[in-house]
Amino acid sequence: MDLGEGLRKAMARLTGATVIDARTMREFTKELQKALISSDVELNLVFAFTKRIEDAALKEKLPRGVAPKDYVTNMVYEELVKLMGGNYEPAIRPKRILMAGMYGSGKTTTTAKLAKFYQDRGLSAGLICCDVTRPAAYEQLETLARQANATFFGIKGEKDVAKIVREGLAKLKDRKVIICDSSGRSALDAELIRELKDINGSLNPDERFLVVSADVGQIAGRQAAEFNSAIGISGVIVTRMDGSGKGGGALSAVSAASASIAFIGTGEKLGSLELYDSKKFVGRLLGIPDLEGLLASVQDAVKQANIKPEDMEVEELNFETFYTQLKAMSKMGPLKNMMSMMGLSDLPKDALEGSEAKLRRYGNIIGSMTKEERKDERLARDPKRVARIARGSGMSEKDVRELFSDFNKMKKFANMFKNNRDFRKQISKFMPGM
Ligand SMILES: Nc1nc2c(ncn2[C@@H]2O[C@H](COP(=O)(O)OP(=O)(O)OP(=O)(O)O)[C@@H](O)[C@H]2O)c(=O)[nH]1
Ligand SMILES: [Mg+2]
Repeated sequence: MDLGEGLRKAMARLTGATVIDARTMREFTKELQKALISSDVELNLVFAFTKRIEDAALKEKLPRGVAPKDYVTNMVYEELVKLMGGNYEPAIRPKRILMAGMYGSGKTTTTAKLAKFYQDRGLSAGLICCDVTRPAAYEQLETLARQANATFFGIKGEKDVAKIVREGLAKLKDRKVIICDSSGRSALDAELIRELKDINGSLNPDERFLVVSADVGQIAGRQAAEFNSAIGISGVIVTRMDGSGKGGGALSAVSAASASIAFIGTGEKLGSLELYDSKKFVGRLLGIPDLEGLLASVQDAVKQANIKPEDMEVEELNFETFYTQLKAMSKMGPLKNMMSMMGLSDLPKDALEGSEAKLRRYGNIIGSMTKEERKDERLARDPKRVARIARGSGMSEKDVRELFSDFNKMKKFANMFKNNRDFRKQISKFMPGM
């Protein structure tokens, strides 16, 4: 069973679940661990990975309108991205690249694809053939270089890779991007490792790419670890993503090499190279074609859930809570626009007009009310009390009456908010973080 299959099997445990409870999550987690472990993902990593998902799923409340399966998928996605990296964006500048990988993984083809990639972006490419093992490796890269419009260098019959690199670098010194192809083997032997180290030493590359075919399974992990300890892998290129392989081995490879995915090969042609796109790749791994759509809707729901409309409901509006709310609202610039967009221009938008100064005035006025007056509007409206409050706060009676008027607008608004779910939903969208 490859990793993708295992992940899908684990996800299937959540199909039809209506709640996320400890039991569901334990079953899911077990299945997820099985999948990861059988793909040679390192044990500590597996447990840390699944624990984060389990904890988060149990701690956080399932947002309204989201299926548990989708919610957990979102979490699995985020953890996978932490592991494999977010979208890859290579710097478009001169660099040297070393290609390494097992026999037949797609190194030579990808070398030419990368040449085309950088040439298309205005950087000339020079390719060095350091595959001194495979018959006709020289001719293969030479042909591909021509197709990619790149300059080729190789020394036929030469076995000393360090020498090839040295001479190649001298010959290709005006090329901006130098890419060095290397031999593949069916097993990593001492000779291949020595060869790679020799190339690495002479080339001093900026990138050391490990090329992994999407159809290799868990063995990719072990191989990646060995390549990594030999030369230090800086990024993984997954080839044959157009085929039947789902790229499960890639996860083992990136985790074993502690590197992110950089490119994806999607065909034999030189143009069939894509920058790694986490949503696309993980979607494929999980067998969800429209992962992007799913994530967007879950993340939307999560965002809305964090706003907690009930936080915005006013339990009991009195002058104290009114002041607190005004203070909160004055910090939200967009609120005004939102209000007028919703045709509520005469509601608290007015209450926010000249908000700084007004807020200070209102603070003073409310400060000179008695406790009872703050809780009871009718009491405070008593003309005698109004006069006293005004005197005590150093404001005019007109200011006090203005406060009452704004207070009533807020009250209307609060009621509307309470009684109208659609409105609440709409407003929640505009007020993230409230
Ligand atoms: N469908 C598909 N085929 C690919 C892709 N990348 C490479 N191939 C094919 O895989 C085969 C092997 O590719 P090579 O580039 O020669 O692989 P290599 O790693 O250089 O092989 P060795 O030098 O023998 O170790 C070729 O037939 C390629 O056309 C890909 O992304 N998709
Ligand atoms: Mg090759």
